[in-house]
Amino acid sequence: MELGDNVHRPLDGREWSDALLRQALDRAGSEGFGPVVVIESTGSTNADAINQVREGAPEGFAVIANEQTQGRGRLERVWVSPPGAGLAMSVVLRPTAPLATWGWLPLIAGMAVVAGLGEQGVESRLKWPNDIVIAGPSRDGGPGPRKLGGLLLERVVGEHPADSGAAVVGIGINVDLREDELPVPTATSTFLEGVAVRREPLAVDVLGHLRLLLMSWQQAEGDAELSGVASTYREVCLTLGEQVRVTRPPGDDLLGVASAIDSAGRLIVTDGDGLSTTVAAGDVHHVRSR
Ligand code: BT5
Repeated sequence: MELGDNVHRPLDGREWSDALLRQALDRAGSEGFGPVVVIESTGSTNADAINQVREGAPEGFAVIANEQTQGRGRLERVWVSPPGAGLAMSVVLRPTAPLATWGWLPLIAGMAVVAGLGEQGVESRLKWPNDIVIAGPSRDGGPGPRKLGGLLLERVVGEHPADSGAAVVGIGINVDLREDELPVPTATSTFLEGVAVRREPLAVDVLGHLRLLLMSWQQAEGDAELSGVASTYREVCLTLGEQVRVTRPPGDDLLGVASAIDSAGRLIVTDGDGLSTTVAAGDVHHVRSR
């Protein structure tokens, strides 16, 4: 669906305002990415953006949907995106930084979301590798933190061996989900956290921050320390310094302290004997709430 004009519709929080989105995008100007395509309902914006990569979509091309019927999480999991309640957005990235540093891409996207949410009055943090969270216990009294959003990075392999290809970063943020719409008791939404957020300016703010963060990181050729991205990440990451349990695909749990993030965006976990393990992927559980 192209951006139409529905200025005459009442501004129900669950209604997209095309006019508001257009105003927000205009205001963002060169600070934003684009072009941005807004659709009413789709299976998965990541699947749509991946198709667009194959059609030659440029860096910054974004797909936003009001509803996803087959939203994807990691490892074939499902991401719940009821109509009008969340921000589901996928952005095409064509990184020039070495492939070995691309593990930073979901972390950078998370930083952009934290900064964008901050501009809307929501104080969020990141749980490595791909959760946007609110610190504190879960709604059911579990250790928390509460999951407000998630990121899904999918690589689109290039046609030639020397071509690293592209990536699509999917961003899902729970905005207006009510208690009975939460898929799991560990989830939350900005509405349930008591902050009224409109999705249009949030999308623009996230895109603007993503563009700026990527620019610094690419200028430093993917060196997260040199670009300053790593130090900002450490400030917003709730996982570092925490006692964690990492569940990895084969089922061998790892217990220890999340001690650092390396140059490839991987988590270093140090156990009680001082032995460090590098984790590239896995589900991290914070053992205590913070
Ligand atoms: C993620 O996976 O957290 C990645 C989510 C990425 C979603 C975006 S939306 C735009 C783009 N298009 C897509 O199709 N996807 C991306 P993971 O860490 O695997 O978490 C998935 C798990 O979180 C599920 O198994 C549920 O337990 C839980 N979950 C599902 N929907 C949720 C929601 N709306 N809020 C909080 N938790 C949810």
